[in-house]
Amino acid sequence: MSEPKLTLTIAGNDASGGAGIAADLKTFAEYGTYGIAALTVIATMDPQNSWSHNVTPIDAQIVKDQLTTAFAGPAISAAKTGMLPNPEVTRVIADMLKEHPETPLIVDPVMVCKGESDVLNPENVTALKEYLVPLASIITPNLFEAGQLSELGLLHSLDDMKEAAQIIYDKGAKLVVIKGGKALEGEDAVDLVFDGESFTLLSARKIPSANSHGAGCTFAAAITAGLAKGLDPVEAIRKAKHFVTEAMQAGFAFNEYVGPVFHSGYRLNRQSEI
Ligand code: PXL
Repeated sequence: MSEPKLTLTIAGNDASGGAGIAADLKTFAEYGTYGIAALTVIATMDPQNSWSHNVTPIDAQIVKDQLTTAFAGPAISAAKTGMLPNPEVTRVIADMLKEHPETPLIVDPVMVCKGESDVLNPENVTALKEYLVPLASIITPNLFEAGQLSELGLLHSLDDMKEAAQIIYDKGAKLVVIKGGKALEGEDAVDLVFDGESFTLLSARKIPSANSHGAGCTFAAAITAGLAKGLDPVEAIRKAKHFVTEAMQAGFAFNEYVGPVFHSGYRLNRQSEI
C-alpha cells in the first residue's frame, strides 16, 4: 500500500459528534486519507436547556503548538479550517499556514451553528476576511456566511449569490463555493462555484426533513480530502456534494434537538459493513 495523503482540520469539537473535527476526521478516513486535527474550540450542548450551545475557546498558543506538531511530519496535502473562536486564534492559524503555501487551504467560514440564533461577533467576521480569505484555495460559505463576507447582507437569489461570489473572490479566495442549500427557493439544493472567470452550478435534489447537522463541515472536509488525493477543485467539489448528499440520506435523530448526517453513508451504500 502506498503511503497515505495527510489531511489537516483546524476546527472545533462538537461534543455531539456530527460537526467539527468529528465530521472532518470521519470524512478524511472515508476518503482514505490520514487525518490530523488541531482543536480551536470545544462546543457543548445542554440537553436541559433546549440544546443551547456553549463554546469554550482553546488558547491561541495551544492552537499554534498543535499546528507546529501537525506540520512536523510529511507534507500535508490539504488543510481546512472550521469554527474559530476569536481574531487572535484566526491570526495565529493564518500566520502558520502562510509558512506552508504548498498546502491548499479550504476555509469553511463557520459563523453560526444550525438552530442557534447567536451570530459570531463581528470581529471574527473581520478577522476571517482579513487573515484567512486571502489564503483560501477554496472557501465554502453558506448563504448567510456569503452575505456576511461580501457585506451584501441576506442573499435571496442566484444573482445575489453571483454578486457575493465575485466580491469574496476579489478579497483573495481563489475559488468560491456558495451553498444555496435548502435556504434558496426551488426543488434543488444549488451550489454556485466561481473561479474568477466563470460560474458553475451544481444541483442535487433537496432532501426533505434531512438530518443535516454537520453537513457543512462534512462537505468542506470531503473537498479537502478530494484535493489531497489529487482531484482538481471542481471535481473535488462535485464528489463532495455526492458524498454529503448520501451522508444526509443516512442521517439520524440523535435526540429531539439534533439530527446529524452519518459520515459513512456514501461508503455503506456501496459496500457492506466490516
Ligand atoms: O455546524 C457548525 C459547527 C462547526 N463546528 C463545531 C460545531 C458546529 C455546530 O454545532 O459545534 C465545533
